[in-house]
Amino acid sequence: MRLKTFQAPNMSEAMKLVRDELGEDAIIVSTTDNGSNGVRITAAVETPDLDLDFAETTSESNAIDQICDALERHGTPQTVTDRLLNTATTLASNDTIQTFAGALDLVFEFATSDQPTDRPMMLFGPPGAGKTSAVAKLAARAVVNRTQVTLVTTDTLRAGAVQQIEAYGDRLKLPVKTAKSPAELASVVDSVAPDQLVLIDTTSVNPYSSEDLERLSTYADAIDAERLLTINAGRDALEAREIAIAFQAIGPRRLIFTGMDMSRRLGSLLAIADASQAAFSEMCHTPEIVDGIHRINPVKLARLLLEHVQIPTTQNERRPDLGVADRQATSWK
Ligand SMILES: Nc1nc2c(ncn2[C@@H]2O[C@H](COP(=O)(O)OP(=O)(O)OP(=O)(O)O)[C@@H](O)[C@H]2O)c(=O)[nH]1
Ligand SMILES: [Mg+2]
Repeated sequence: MRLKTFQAPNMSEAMKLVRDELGEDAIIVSTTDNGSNGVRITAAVETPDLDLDFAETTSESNAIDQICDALERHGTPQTVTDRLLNTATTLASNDTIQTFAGALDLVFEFATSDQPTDRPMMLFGPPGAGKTSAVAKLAARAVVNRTQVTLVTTDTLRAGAVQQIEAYGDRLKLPVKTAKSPAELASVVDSVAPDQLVLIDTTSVNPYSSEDLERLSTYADAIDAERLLTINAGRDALEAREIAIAFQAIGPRRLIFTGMDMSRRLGSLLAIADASQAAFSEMCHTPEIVDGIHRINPVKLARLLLEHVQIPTTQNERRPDLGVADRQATSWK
């Protein structure tokens, strides 16, 4: 059997999509009425080359329903949900995590190599996104792995920014260099021994300010760096998408998500990955520097998205421990 999920504003339009794509012999496996978000139908059709019985198809459909519920709960943009569900239905598994992880892996890119030491890593993003802390967290991880690190900051504008990274440098016993211009950045990077990992912190950027973006571009273009968009989780998914589109001007290759411990809705992560075309790379779940950053992989992301997080609709429904137990139970590693 071949399984496919269809989304439409109403039942008759959804049925038309089923008939158009799968033909008159299609069997409806499940239907979900999502109110103002329309109707979702999962349908199956016999295919000679796929030997699945109806019971298997139904449990596959349960997996698809769970994935769909999770994506809705996280406020995932509809286009991203559709792509993930349609990919998930092609994987034909009744293991929800496996199906979800497989779909995430096919739809998005995930950074696979360890952090490269052959080129500097430049972290950038909106104000307060956790860039400087993420630089320190990457440095702490590299130190544990016995990699030599030099910290560089181009954030010579914000009061206290240089002192902040110097404090991290002192704690980790790492040299900190400042670069007040793109030319200075190029010469600082050139002066570091080739076997050292260079981690570069930058001034925050208002993604809707062309002046800010151009300024960051001049720094990014001065060196051959791995560009990492660093952004806090928990934003509205549509706003996050706009931010990712604005940051495309800088050409991010990888994504670091911070504040995972403070966020219940993770649709923005998917929206950003979709809009930026950059690879999921790291996530941070604590302000702590040591052991504060971990690689994202498809299975970990699927587990996070599937975690049962009840979202209160009124103050009265709020439980004192709401969400906390879920998040504490999460394995970030
Ligand atoms: N709970 C939590 N706090 C975090 C996380 N990452 C960063 N923070 C905190 O968020 C605040 C801002 O972090 P910074 O690293 O200074 O952010 P930034 O992007 O460098 O800020 P600007 O340079 O001012 O734009 C600090 O208080 C951090 O300790 C995280 O993953 N979880
Ligand atoms: Mg900073």
